[in-house]
Amino acid sequence: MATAGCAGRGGAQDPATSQGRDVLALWRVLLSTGVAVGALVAGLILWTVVRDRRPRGLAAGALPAQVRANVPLEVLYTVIPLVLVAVLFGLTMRAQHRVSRQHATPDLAVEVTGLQWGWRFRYPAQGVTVVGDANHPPTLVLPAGADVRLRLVAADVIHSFFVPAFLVKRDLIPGVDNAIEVHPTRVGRFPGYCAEFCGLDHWRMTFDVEVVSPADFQAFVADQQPAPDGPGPATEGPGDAGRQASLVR
Ligand SMILES: [Cu+2]
Repeated sequence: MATAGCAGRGGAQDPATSQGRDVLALWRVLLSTGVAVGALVAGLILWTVVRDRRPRGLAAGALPAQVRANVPLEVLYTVIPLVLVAVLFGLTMRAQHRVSRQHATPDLAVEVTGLQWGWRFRYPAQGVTVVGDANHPPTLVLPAGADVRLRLVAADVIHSFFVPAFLVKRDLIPGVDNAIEVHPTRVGRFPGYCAEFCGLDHWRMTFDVEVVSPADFQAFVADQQPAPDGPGPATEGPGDAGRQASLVR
């Protein structure tokens, strides 16, 4: 707990998106409330044990005054937890609303497909597809400061899109239209994982997210366009997977 307190984030990663900041803010409230309540309860127990180990003014073996009820005290310890839980519930609802909010027109849309055992990132408006497998993990390139909608599609079984630095994860479920929005706030490279056991090579189902400046994102898109007399745009396949992944390294 002391280590967590020093880091100031209670073990959470430094968030790389505005949604991650909302999650971290909620996590800080929950953790500090839990620590405060735990310390109060443990303190009261210790205090009672020490102070009342022998009731003052009583001969050994004699019973102290027997109290049946203390109504004000009981009301107090019923009301305080109720208020605490209500406040935490409200804060959780607010954070959940902000994290799952989707803009009518996001700045960028990417279709994220999970498959045994790799990922495909398709940018429909840009005509770009990045594919990777367990041997060539792909990189999802995102511009900083944009509202990015990630449509989550499962090609076979249930997977889960998890980037620890985003502090948010969501499942890809066959037949279910799932999506999250992320608003990257800082440039950097962040590891991503499949967080739902999906088969023997589940542990190798990794990818990277590279958040770049808007100008660098334009350069990335331009890089992915076919040369006038060159081969066509990237398509799926093991050969293309490696090439596509290496293009964005
Ligand atoms: Cu998986």
